[in-house]
Amino acid sequence: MRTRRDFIKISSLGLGAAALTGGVVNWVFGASVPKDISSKSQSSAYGKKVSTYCEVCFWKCAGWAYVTPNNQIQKIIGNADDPQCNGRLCPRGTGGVGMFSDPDRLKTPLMRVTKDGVQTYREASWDEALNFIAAKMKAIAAKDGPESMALFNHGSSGKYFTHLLNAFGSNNVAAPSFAQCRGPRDTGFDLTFGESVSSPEVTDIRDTRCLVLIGSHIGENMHNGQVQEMSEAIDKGAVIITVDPRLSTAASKSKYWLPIKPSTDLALLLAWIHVLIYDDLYNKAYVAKYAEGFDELKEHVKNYTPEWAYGITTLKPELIRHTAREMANAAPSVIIHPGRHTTWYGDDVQRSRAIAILNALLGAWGNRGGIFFKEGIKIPEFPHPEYPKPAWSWQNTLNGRYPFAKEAVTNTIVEASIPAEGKEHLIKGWIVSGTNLVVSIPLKDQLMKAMQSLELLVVVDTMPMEITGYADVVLPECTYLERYDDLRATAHREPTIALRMPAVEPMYETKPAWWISKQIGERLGLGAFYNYKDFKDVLEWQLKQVGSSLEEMERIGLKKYARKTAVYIDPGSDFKFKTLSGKIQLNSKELQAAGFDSMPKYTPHPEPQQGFYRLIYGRAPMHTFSRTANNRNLVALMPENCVWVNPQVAELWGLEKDQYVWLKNQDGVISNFSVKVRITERIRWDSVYIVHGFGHHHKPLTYAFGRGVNDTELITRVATDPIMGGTGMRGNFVTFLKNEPKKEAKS
Ligand SMILES: Nc1nc2c(c(=O)[nH]1)N[C@H]1C(S)=C(S)[C@@H](COP(=O)(O)OP(=O)(O)OC[C@H]3O[C@@H](n4cnc5c(=O)[nH]c(N)nc54)[C@H](O)[C@@H]3O)O[C@H]1N2
Ligand SMILES: Nc1nc2c(c(=O)[nH]1)N[C@H]1C(S)=C(S)[C@@H](COP(=O)(O)OP(=O)(O)OC[C@H]3O[C@@H](n4cnc5c(=O)[nH]c(N)nc54)[C@H](O)[C@@H]3O)O[C@H]1N2
Ligand code: SF4
Ligand SMILES: [Mo]
Repeated sequence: MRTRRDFIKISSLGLGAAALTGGVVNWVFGASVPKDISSKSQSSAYGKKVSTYCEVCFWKCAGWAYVTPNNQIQKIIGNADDPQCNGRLCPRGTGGVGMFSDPDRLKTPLMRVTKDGVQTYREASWDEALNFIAAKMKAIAAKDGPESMALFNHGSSGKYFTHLLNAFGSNNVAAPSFAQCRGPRDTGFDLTFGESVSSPEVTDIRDTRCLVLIGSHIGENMHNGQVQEMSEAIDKGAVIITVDPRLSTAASKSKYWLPIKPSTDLALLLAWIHVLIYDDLYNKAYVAKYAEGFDELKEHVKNYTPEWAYGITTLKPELIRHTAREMANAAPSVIIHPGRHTTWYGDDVQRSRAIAILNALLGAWGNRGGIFFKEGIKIPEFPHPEYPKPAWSWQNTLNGRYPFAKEAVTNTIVEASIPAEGKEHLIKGWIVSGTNLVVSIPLKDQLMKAMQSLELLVVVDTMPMEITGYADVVLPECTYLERYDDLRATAHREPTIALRMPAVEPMYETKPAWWISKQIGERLGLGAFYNYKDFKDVLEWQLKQVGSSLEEMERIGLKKYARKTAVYIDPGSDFKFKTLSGKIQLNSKELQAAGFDSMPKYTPHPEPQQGFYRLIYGRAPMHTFSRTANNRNLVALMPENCVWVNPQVAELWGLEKDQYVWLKNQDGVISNFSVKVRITERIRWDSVYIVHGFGHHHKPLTYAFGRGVNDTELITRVATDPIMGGTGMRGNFVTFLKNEPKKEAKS
């Protein structure tokens, strides 16, 4: 059937073969960079070193790009002064130059046209593409109000388009990093302590004596500073306790691996709380001074004994008691890690609350080796007129649901874009920048319906990712190595700022997002919001306000500032938490007032039917989501994902090592491609595991196409957290198909 917006393969334009104008490192991952390069790092072979911070993930390590006299980027190394990386980039950051040198990059603006009845893209000039977008946005605003435009974003480019939308009169701005990622944790910690743990997390792993990881798979989750701190803590003798149905890298470095039955973590957490309270192991002075609701909590967990939890989690009661004692022995230098990607089973805020409560009982918040207080430099906003006040906003798309959503929920913005009789707050146009929504958010049918209904869909990306195939206009951003961007102003142990500047000129017709935003803004008559010629003017002005200059930052890359506030609670002070009462909420009055459980309760989740296994997913150290799947440096390290299968299960199914299978989920959805079997004791028999970000079906991604399977397509059942709208994605089950299923070939 002809749809309003056919999915178009950008390859049909034959753009894939354009020659490279920049350099490609012949890059083989060894220690961190090839020897012949690292050994002559400051030698005269290099024209210059240019300050940047990494965009391969959102840890944003500061680094130096080395550029040869003939403008080839030779390598990127970490900035030694940066506490986020200590001079060492992870494999992805080192391989980041592959993002710049990728021959499949988007090269010119593209516009959707119908030719002989078939939809296709044609190359367009920037002027034409930008004029088209501005005219459409004006038409939408004239008819339905500026609020009918929404933005989906992730990464550096998001800020410029948020500014554009805010100036235009909309604050419908959403990112998958909330409702598909850290939303539950932030909400759970906020409800308990009055604030969350930020990014980079304010966990004092370096100085901890006991680190408890609930699923959090540091090591595969390659957030740089955290990985380094964890290895430092291990060297200093810290006890690591990892709760994971899979022997993750972290679990393999742990004193205790608790191979929990997936989806039952809340039972374990409640049992730990029970042991700390009833075995008198909690930090009494801390709780008495800083927390409220203890008596209610004590009563609440009375029956949540380790024996009770055993039947649910499959973890032995002695092990639960023993690990609780380990935590108490280390307290307050102990961290029950809050995790990051926490949208698992739909009761994720409650699980995060239980984690927060454990930290509170142990006195971890505000103590060395626990959770510290961050401090950062506030970069003043470049002066602009006040934003207009939108007549309605993303909160209206919640329709009374998810009362504790502090950020926009991607899925309610998607839902608000599907026309329906009497719908009050309808969204008509999207800008999507730096997020491959097709792979990042679940509920594909809803997403497709929304995208088919839009009057305007603009995608800003560097690569021909799946999402670009649905756009009316595709705008090619240059990569992080070819542009100035906002200053990185991290709040952490030490306040720092870092500069990203272009190592080389943008290749092809690509442009930075700040420029794209400004161009659209000016065409919309919003020039007053862009009162500068070049982004350098903004940076120069901002740096002056914080006692630096562009000249200085280009030279040093990263600047540290002295702290003005305490890192930990001063025991003599009258410290107040940022909750309404100033006290830690063991029993949340806010949740109670909103009709939710004020303390976490265990509720069972759906189990797989016969012959099906729980689909769990995670990260690999050499890839970031779907964004690196085509990066040749990283594809060389890990070309595809594989499915981890327990040997018992493999035997039952007669699966051989490295055999390719298709996965079929509980709703009959079959993976687009097949995936290699990895038979390993490192996973429980009731689950299978794959790394997210593979199984690309867009042919222009010549390296990524058809490699492995995509977890997102198998996630058709979502358990939405009623408290903040997070989409729990781990309630899906798959079985194996050993022969290629007959189905229509997809593009
Ligand atoms: N099934 C499943 N879904 C998940 C997850 C999962 O593990 N499994 N993880 C969740 C989590 S934790 C998160 S945070 C989200 C992440 O979700 P996303 O941020 O959407 O992640 P990516 O899939 O990497 O998409 C990034 C997009 O940005 C583009 N890009 C890269 N660099 C630039 C740039 O400089 N400028 C512009 N304009 N674009 C750029 C890439 O080409 C790619 O299209 O996904 C969530 N969704
Ligand atoms: N290399 C790399 N590093 C990354 C990223 C990346 O793309 N690549 N992305 C970054 C981002 S945005 C995020 S949010 C983080 C995500 O990383 P984390 O927050 O560390 O991890 P999760 O995705 O929540 O959890 C994955 C782990 O949970 C386990 N697991 C699955 N089900 C259960 C369960 O029911 N109970 C328990 N206890 N464990 C379970 C899996 O086996 C796996 O080891 O990683 C960050 N770091
Ligand atoms: S952790 Fe790795 S990918 Fe992420 S910003 Fe740092 S170097 Fe880049
Ligand atoms: Mo994330």
